[in-house]
Formats: sequence, C-alpha cells, structure tokens
Amino acid sequence: MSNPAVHYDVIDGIAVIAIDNPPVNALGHAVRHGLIAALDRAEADSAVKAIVLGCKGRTFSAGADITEFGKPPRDPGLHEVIERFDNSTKPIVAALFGTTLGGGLELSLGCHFRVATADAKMGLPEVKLGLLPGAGGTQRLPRLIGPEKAVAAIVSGKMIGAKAAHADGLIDAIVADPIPGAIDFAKTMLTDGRKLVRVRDRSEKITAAKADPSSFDKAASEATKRLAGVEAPAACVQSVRNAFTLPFEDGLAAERGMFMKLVMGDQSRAQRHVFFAEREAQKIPGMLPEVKAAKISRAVVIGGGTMGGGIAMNFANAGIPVTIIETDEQALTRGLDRVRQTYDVSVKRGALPEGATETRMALFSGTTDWARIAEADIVIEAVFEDMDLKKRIFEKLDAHARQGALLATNTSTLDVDAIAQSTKRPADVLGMHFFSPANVMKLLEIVRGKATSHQAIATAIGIGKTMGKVPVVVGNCDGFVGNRMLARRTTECERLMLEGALPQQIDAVVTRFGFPMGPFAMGDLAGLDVGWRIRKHRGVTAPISDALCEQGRFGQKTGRGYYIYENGSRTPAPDPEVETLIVETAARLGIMRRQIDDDEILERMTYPMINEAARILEEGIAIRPSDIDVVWVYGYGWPVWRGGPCFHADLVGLSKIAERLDHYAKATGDAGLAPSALLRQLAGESKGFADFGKAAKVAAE
Ligand code: T1G
Ligand code: NAD
Repeated sequence: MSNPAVHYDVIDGIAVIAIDNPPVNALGHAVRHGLIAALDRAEADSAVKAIVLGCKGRTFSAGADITEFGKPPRDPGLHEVIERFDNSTKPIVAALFGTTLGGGLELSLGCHFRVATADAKMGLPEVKLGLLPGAGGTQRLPRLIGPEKAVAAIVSGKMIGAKAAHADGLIDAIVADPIPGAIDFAKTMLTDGRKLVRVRDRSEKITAAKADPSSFDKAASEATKRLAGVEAPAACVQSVRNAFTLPFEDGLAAERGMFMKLVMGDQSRAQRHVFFAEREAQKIPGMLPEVKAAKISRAVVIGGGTMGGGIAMNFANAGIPVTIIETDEQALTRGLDRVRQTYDVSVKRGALPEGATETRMALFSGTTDWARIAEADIVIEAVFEDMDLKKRIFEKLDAHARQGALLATNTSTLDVDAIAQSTKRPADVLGMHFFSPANVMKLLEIVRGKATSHQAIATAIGIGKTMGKVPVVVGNCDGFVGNRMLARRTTECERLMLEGALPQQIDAVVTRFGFPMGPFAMGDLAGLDVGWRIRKHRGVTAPISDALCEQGRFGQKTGRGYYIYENGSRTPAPDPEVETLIVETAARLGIMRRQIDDDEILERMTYPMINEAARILEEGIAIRPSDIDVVWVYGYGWPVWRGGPCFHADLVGLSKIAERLDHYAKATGDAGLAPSALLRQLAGESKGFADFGKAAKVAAE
C-alpha cells in the first residue's frame, strides 16, 4: 500500500527513499511508518545494492513532529526507525539540504554516510524546546565530532554549516544536488568496496575524553553558564557525558529516559508553546490569503539616533539599501558613525566576518534631502518622541513618498491614529515599534491603526521576518501591549520600595524567576530620565524615582541610579544613599515600612501585569493570549521556559491570581489592581487564557 508521505524508487540498483511531508518533512507517524516499509522493500530487493535517504520539498527533515509531543506515542517510534536504518546490511547515504534538524539529523546519523549541499545547515535544537535530542543524537554526534564540539552544539542548539560539518566529520561529502549527489556517492562507495561502519561503532573521537574528561568539562560549563534553573541544558550535558562513559545502548536508554521526563515537564511545554505562538502571531484573522507582503527593495529611515541607526542596520543586514534622513550633516555623520562603530564591535567580537562593516555600510546612504524618499518602498520614522514633530513629518511624507509605500512610526507611546490622520493615506500607516537595541532585539510590535489596511500589515510582517524579527500585531493604545503591561510592574516597584523592599531584593527575586535582569537594573541601563520625562509629560509622579532623577541619578549613563556603578563598570552595586532616600521618602509620606517576603514580591511583579494582559484581550488590543507571551519573551526578557505571562498564569491558576489581586487591591487601595472582568470570568469558570485563546481562534475562523 503506497504511502504518500514516503516515496520509493530504484535508480541503477540504488533504492531512493524520499520523505514527502511538507512544509518541513517532520517525522510524523505516517512518515515513520513509510520509512520502515520502504526500508523493508529495499532490503528484500536483491537488485538493490545501496540506499539513499532523501526528502522532497524545501528541506531535509526538520525533526520529529512537535505537534505529536505530549500525546500518546504511536509506533513505530523514531528511535525504532533509526535502529532499523542503523542495522541495515546495505549501505545508506543520507542526502541533506535546507535545515536538517533534531530527529531529522538523528535519522541521518543512523545512516552510514551523509552528503550535503554547500548551503545546507544542520543541528540539534531540541534544547530550544526544553528537550534534549531524544533519538540517539547525544550518543551518535559525539562519536562523529567529539564530545566537546557535540556538547557545545547540543546545548546551544545552533545550526552548523555544511563546510564546518564536513571539516568536523559530521558529513562525508559536499554535493551540488542532494539525491543525485548521494547516488553518485553510493556508487563510488560500492566500487571502492568501502567498509560499512555504523556511527555507534565509531569510538576514535570519544577515546580521549574517556581518558581525560577535563576539556569536555570545560566545554560543558562554558556552554551552560547563565542557564541556571533551566532543566534541558543540564540533561544535554549529562547525556553527552554518557556517550563516553557508558556503553552505547546504556547511553541511548538514559537519553530516552531523560527525554520522556523533559517532554512531560512544564519547561518544555512552555517552550513548545512559544514555538507555535511565535508562528501563530503572524496569522491575522480576516486577512485574505491573497494579501501578500509587498517586496521591499529600498528603505528610508527618518532620524538616525539610538533607534534610527539600529532600525537601518536591520535593512542593511537583510541586504536592503537604506537611506537615513537627518536634520543636518552633523547629526547624519553622528548617526552613520555610530552604525559603523556597532559593526566594527561585532567584527572584533567575531560575531560578523572580517570586511562585514564595509559590505554593510555600502548599503547605507545619508541625506537631508527629502526628495530621496520617493524611491523608497518603506519609510520608518524614528525622530524625537514629540507628537507635533511626528505629525509634521508624516504630512511631509505624504507629499514625498510614492503611492503604495509603507509609512511606519517607531513611536513607543504616541497615538498612531493621530499620526496617521496627518496624512491622506492612513491605510498605508502603522506603527513598527522596535526595541532597543533595534538591531539586536527580536520583538517587533506592529501597531495597527483604525484605518490601517491588511496590505500594510502583511508588508510589515513580511519585512519584519526578513529582518529576522518576531512580528506581533497589536492594537493602538497607550503603551501598546508590552509597555502598557510594564507600567503596571513599574508602579508596583515604586510601591514595594515605599512599603519595605529594596531594589536589590526585588531584582534578585525577578532574576531568580528567570529574567536576565531585574526592573531596577534595567531602568538604570535604559536611563531613568526617559521614564521621568514621560511622567512629567503626563503629570504623574513616582516619589522615589523622581527624587533620584532630581539628583541627576539617571542610571549607568551618570554612574548612579538605583544602584551605583563604580568607575564606569556596568555591574550594579547597592547604594546606601538610595536606601536612605527610600526610608526618608516613605517616612515623609507616612508609610510604615515592613518586611516583605520574596513570594509577595514575585506576585506583585507578575500578577498586575497578567491582569493588564486580560484587559488588553478584553479590548482586542492583542488578538490572542499567546501573542502577549511572544511580546514578553522576545521584547522584555520573560524566560522562554516559563512560556510568557499568560501561559504562566494558567500554570499558577487564574482563581489564585484573582484572589491575590483582590487582596493587593484592598491592601494598597488601588482599584486598578482588582481583577479585570475577563480574569474574574475565566477564574469563575475554572478556565485559563488558553481556553480564551481557543475560543477566540474558533470565533475568528
Ligand atoms: N514539527 C511540526 N511542525 C513543524 C516543525 C516540526 N518539527 N517544524 C516546523 N513546523 C511547522 C511550523 O509550525 C509552521 O507551521 C510550518 O511548519 C513552517 O515552519 C526526537 C525531539 C525548520 C527552521 O526544533 O526551526 O526532533 O505555522 O514557519 O521559518 O530528538 O520551522 O505554517 O502552520 O518555522 O522556514 C526539532 C523546528 C524537533 C525545528 C523552518 N526540530 N522548526 O523555519 O518555517 S524535536 C526543530 C524550525 C526533535 C528528536 C526531537 C523551523 C525551520 P504553520 P516555519 P521557517
Ligand atoms: P534619539 O534622540 O536618539 O534620536 C532621534 C533622532 O531624530 C535625532 O538624531 C534627531 O536629530 C533626529 N531628528 C529629529 N527631528 C528630525 C527631523 N525633523 N528630521 C530628521 N531627523 C530628525 O531618539 P531615539 O531614542 O532614537 O527615539 C526615536 C523614537 O523611537 C522615539 O519616538 C522613541 O519614543 C522611539 N523609541 C525609543 C526607544 C528607546 O529605547 N530609545 C525604544 C523604542 C522606541
């Protein structure tokens, strides 16, 4: 019975088994079944002298089918399929191309030989899903490239290029065309009578580590630094260590055991949630399939400051020529010099190859001449955060930009509709809210205005992906999604200091939870004057932070903020002067300070934001809860292995969160802390954000 997911053919005595399961040839049940059937056929056919394993479509298999995880396993399992290939008496050559990942690479490691196209990439990224390679990757990869390189590749989950893979012995040859190249390789191998050696039987690369594991230990600790609290990396290290300390079968069984434990755990569930949430975020309900992103061949950025320079780098990094428009030559030079320095630092660090600065700067031009705007397919404005100035800019843009060009503002706080209304083409206007540093941070909040067209949104999502960003479409409101929720945490930070906590205590709780940085250290990094200017503009106060700013304590840039930074260091040190200021301010406001425990701090650093997330969903500012999770994971450092605020809230339970919020609303007298209608409703129905998300999806279909 033919299986559409796996094709079988025989060419010159070589059986060609080709997986055909678009879009990424995931090794779902039908594929596994088809692979076994095809192998049986090849082995039974005496005319078949060797086997080539390949794939149809755009890539060799990108791994196990993640959608099957957490569901009852269906035989044959992937490890069983690989076992069969491993034990074949006929030589098998895997033909790699595109992105060969996870179980896909593991399957190829069960083959006797691997060939790949020059632009092929391969890797074991399971750690990014809170897992470890569970089909032999931690036992076979070290046998090919050595335990040190294997542990670095597996704990980072990074992809390896074909050239490096060939140099390391992961692949046997680079070919022009995967399957024909593999067939030629098989024929040569047969003619040469090359001996079949299973990867499992290779030991030359693990012997040294067996004798002296010190360099492995060094590689492992290097790979796992800054991953405290995350389960998968530690399991990866242990399993690779097993590869040179245990017999193969025992190492394989231990790997399987660790995999089964992780796949059922909250961390992997959270990371798989984020994997699919990131892709779901690009699906806009009601957008017709024929609405496609317009091609962007030329870009203009207005304002070459902190954000403008970084935004322009994203275009150049994607190979798109970009022009920066500034007020005068001096500002222009300043902006372009800063971009050049940023590239030079990346080249010096080895993050970019030699010569990259020149290659990328060649795509840059600068001018004060607005006529250049006519040549752009997209214009992104990043001038000072001033509404009148932005309105003037967009009026002028209307006169200069070609019809159909996408017009975007990088505002972080201003009303996108008001900006759009200053043009005669509000349908082509939206917000593209990048995060600082704009050439690094992955999140892109795409702010749709009332009049913004689906075409404009599709183009913004498209260029966002081309830049390597994670685009999320949000509605237009004060602070959009991320900053609006962050404001709730900032309010609690101020309150907690007055009530008894210190910046270093709060930051310790937040970093222990998994954030790379606490709110106070982050404030000092971004500059306390930014928030101060916004508060003054809005007429709101934050007694302690305002007092610090009045003393010129703007954070790292002035050497003092919530912390002190000795001699230009970037390491925050508690400053007794700040504690004194906090105690005096509380006394002046008649607030009795008390001992506050870490649990309360964590609740107040997360629950008010979760409550705001519910309001954001009520108002339709976010399309689905998982979008909010993507915003926080990619823009605000929410630990990916905790899934994001909404995913985490469902783990804690909305009724507990509602009960605690009621408590804090009473204790602080802040009605804004009381559970929102949606949170109370879901809690009342013993439901979670996930249920709301599902209902929203069904309603949109
Ligand atoms: N399983 C199921 N669906 C997958 C999938 C997978 N492995 N990979 C991608 N998809 C879906 C994705 O959700 C999207 O669906 C569509 O394919 C296109 O993907 C035992 C345990 C390969 C680099 O971690 O990194 O093997 O949104 O939009 O940008 O040890 O997909 O269209 O409905 O991302 O071109 C290990 C995961 C699995 C690789 C292509 N493998 N995939 O990127 O397209 S665990 C991975 C990717 C494993 C074994 C273990 C990327 C890509 P939809 P896309 P892309
Ligand atoms: P910045 O002060 O560093 O840069 C603004 C630049 O705009 C300056 O170089 C200035 O010369 C230029 N400019 C001013 N008027 C101009 C005009 N008429 N024509 C051309 N150029 C002009 O400011 P920034 O931090 O880059 O912020 C820019 C925008 O990005 C603001 O709207 C801000 O809210 C938003 N934003 C900032 C951050 C951040 O962390 N800094 C993050 C997200 C969004």
